[in-house]
Amino acid sequence: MTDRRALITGITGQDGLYLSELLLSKGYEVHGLIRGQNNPKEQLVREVVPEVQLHTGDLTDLSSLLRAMRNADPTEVYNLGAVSFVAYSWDNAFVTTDVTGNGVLNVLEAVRLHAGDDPSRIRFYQASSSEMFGKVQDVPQKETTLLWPRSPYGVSKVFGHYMTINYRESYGMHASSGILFNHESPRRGPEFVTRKVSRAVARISLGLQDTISMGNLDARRDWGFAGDYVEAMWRMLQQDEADDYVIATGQTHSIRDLLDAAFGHVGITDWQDRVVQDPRFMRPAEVDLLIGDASKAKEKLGWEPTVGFEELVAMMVEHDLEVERGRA
Ligand code: NDP
Ligand code: GDR
Repeated sequence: MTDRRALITGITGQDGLYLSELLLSKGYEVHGLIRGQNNPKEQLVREVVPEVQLHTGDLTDLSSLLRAMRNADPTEVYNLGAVSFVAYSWDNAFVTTDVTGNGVLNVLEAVRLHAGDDPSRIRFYQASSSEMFGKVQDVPQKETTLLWPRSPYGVSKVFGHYMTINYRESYGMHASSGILFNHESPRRGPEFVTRKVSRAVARISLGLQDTISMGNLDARRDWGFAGDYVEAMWRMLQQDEADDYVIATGQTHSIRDLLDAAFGHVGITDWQDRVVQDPRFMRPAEVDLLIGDASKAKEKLGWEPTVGFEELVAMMVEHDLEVERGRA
């Protein structure tokens, strides 16, 4: 048995897969929490990272978390599980609060109870989010920027963020929080805007669909590559002291820029009549501008992003072209 054992919640998600690959490459024994009966994504995890040991559990069920903790006996816990789609969180505010907010408290409690006399012996990572900045009070946003969430998802993440800090301060736990800005990849869920666009652009360029329906094209995001961001999570837990870090590229682009880059990649420069504005995709309250200042992570963790915006969009469109050609 190796002495480096990680338990990851949200193992079936985008970040769960990248983090599993990273930790396995570093010689960790990796355990993942998987929820539900006959979870449709279990097969994907078994194919991509067959070495990962899966444990049944749910963030809303403390006893299942305690059981997973006992069976995996981790040295590091990464809490990536969440209801993570912001738009969905208005229609399902209670569930979002329970999973994305209270779920953090449950994991912290399970870690504390399992760790026993020395709560710092299990290192904990919380997946906090730039959505906590919401109606931004600083440009760019950094660790000290006042939080002003704009969605039930953002509010739930703020709860989890402060609870993580509170467990660090109350019990001396090695609990760190990564305030990660949007990060994307070919594994991104199709409901998020980058993947929605990369997939539609691939299909349009292959003649499989005519248009794409979109919401607010003026919002701006700081988009990075998920593979880079899981490296930052790991580095946070290797520090002597637990702390909170902004992880971002420091570049911001609008949804229009995203459409420009994606359509441009397949040689379509005049895309206006391919995009249909659909009020269904507008949000009750929008986060207009995100741009992060990751200088603390650069200085303390030696972390920097390696993939730029154009390269990221090209990677995603290329992936979807391959997938859609396979389907055609
Ligand atoms: P995904 O939406 O891809 O994955 C979410 C994961 O949470 C899935 O594995 C899902 O499992 C799991 N989950 C949902 N509900 C529960 C539950 N009740 N109990 C246990 N697990 C559950 O998210 P990402 O990989 O993109 O993000 C990882 C984390 O980072 C999330 O917490 C997200 O909020 C946060 N974050 C993400 C950013 C990004 O840009 N990607 C930026 C900042 C923060 P299932 O397959 O069963 O649904
Ligand atoms: P976000 O990501 O809400 O930032 O949360 P998403 O990709 O869903 O939206 C980004 C921006 O694009 C605008 N938008 C659209 N979004 C979607 N999904 N679909 C559309 O058709 C569309 N049209 C315009 C949105 O209004 C928004 O401004 C992601 C999630 O991964 C969170 O879990 C994470 O915490 C944050 O990133 C950081």
